[in-house]
Amino acid sequence: MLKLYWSPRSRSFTTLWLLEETEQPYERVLTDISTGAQKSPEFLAVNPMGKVPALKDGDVAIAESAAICAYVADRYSDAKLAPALDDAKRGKYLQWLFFAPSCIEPAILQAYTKLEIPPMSAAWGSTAQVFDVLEQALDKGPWLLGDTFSAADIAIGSGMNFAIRLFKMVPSRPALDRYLDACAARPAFQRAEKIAAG
Ligand SMILES: N[C@@H](CCC(=O)N[C@@H](CS)C(=O)NCC(=O)O)C(=O)O
Repeated sequence: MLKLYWSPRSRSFTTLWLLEETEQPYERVLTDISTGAQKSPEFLAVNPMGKVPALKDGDVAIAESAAICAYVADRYSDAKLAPALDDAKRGKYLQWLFFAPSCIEPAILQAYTKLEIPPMSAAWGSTAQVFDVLEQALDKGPWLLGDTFSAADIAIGSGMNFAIRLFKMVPSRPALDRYLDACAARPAFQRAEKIAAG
């Protein structure tokens, strides 16, 4: 059975939501980061970074939320969380899935820390640029791929929910509000919220 190593109030939420969307049975292994459990030798054998979330699927150990999204969406394809390899939407799906860790995550941290980096040097450009592009992409909606919900929405929706609604690190915008409402209306999101609250 799948094993998800997770901690409350953390980036684990992305993977809780993901696994709830698949409706696959999975075991949750509480790895409470407030106790230092993420630095135990047992957990470091799963993720040498000592960070949650991490997933074990049999002997396969995977860390990094976006990689877990990509793996699970392809491996458990009945959940229809990823366009098929020959689907025209596959390219944009991958673009948005990678946008989560490469652009959204640093943009949020830049907004929060007020760190100044020249946009030409920053891989994500600037915070404003990242959120402008995301807002434009969600103009039609409801999802990043239009009518098709995907694991990219889980990676990005979870990150934006964390930054805007949970920790108020960045201000919202109308398109992002509509998007986060649509995410929060999903039964799997709501189940994940209950689990994450402990
Ligand atoms: N790049 C990782 C980041 C994971 C991460 O930052 N996890 C934090 C919790 S939100 C953590 O485990 N912190 C504990 C520590 O660093 O000791 C991902 O996206 O999964």
